[in-house]
Amino acid sequence: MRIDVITIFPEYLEPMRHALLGKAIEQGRLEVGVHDLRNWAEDKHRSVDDSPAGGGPGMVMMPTVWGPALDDVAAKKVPANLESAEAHLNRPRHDELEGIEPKAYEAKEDSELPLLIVPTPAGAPFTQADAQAWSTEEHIVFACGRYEGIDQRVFEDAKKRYRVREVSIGDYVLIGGEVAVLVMSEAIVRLIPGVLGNRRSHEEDSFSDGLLEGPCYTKPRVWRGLEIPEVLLSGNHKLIEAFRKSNSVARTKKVRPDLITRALKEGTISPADLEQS
Ligand code: 6GU
Repeated sequence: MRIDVITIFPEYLEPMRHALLGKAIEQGRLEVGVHDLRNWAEDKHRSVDDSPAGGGPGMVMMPTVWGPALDDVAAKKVPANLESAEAHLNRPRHDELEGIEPKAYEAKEDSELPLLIVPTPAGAPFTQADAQAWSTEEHIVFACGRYEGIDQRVFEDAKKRYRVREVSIGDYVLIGGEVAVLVMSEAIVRLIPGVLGNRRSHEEDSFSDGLLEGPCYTKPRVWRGLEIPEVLLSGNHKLIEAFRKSNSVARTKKVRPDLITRALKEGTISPADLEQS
């Protein structure tokens, strides 16, 4: 996968070189380009914004700068310039040890056009289903707006070269889209086949079955007087599975009742599961 980010704060995207994303770059499963929007500015002050048509507060980002930037990035005329921050040890991971083949999520869309994701609080909510669908994309471009936003004609025009999605990461307002890009990139890249090294760990993620994951424990068996639930040490996989399911349903019921309604409707859980939690 190739990810390009266009922003006026390239240094904000520095975290993409680290941890799992850095590792994906090193493995050759991911290429990342971070591009300063001002490279496409036309005047000597490298302006990217102007006053809003119709008046009002703030500034709007200019189509004359964004248009050429999106053209060049769609055509991959700019290099994937982000290098992994650190050499990661080349030790075998869970799936390699167990002989499990990396397997892709089913791609939803069949298109040659790259995907343009525009982070905005006015967008459709970003979900785990989006992360799964987009984990098989070949080329994703993020367009980070600041100020009041980007001239709407930029996105209308971009439809000729991209599939355009305006997306929000939650019901609150950020200063710009950069942090949202980090959030979405993590959610997407960890699902690229082979990146996480343990497919089961994302098949069992919170949200993958529409429920939240319950609590987890590790050794020692007793810590500060607190014990690991007995059943987890029983070796009885059926009982362990049932225990985890009921915890998962209980937690979801408590903190996200909206997800319970949906899981019942979709048949992920039965009324009996709800009773037992
Ligand atoms: Cl994706 N961008 C911005 N700027 N603010 C947000 C957001 C995105 N999602 C929630 N608030």
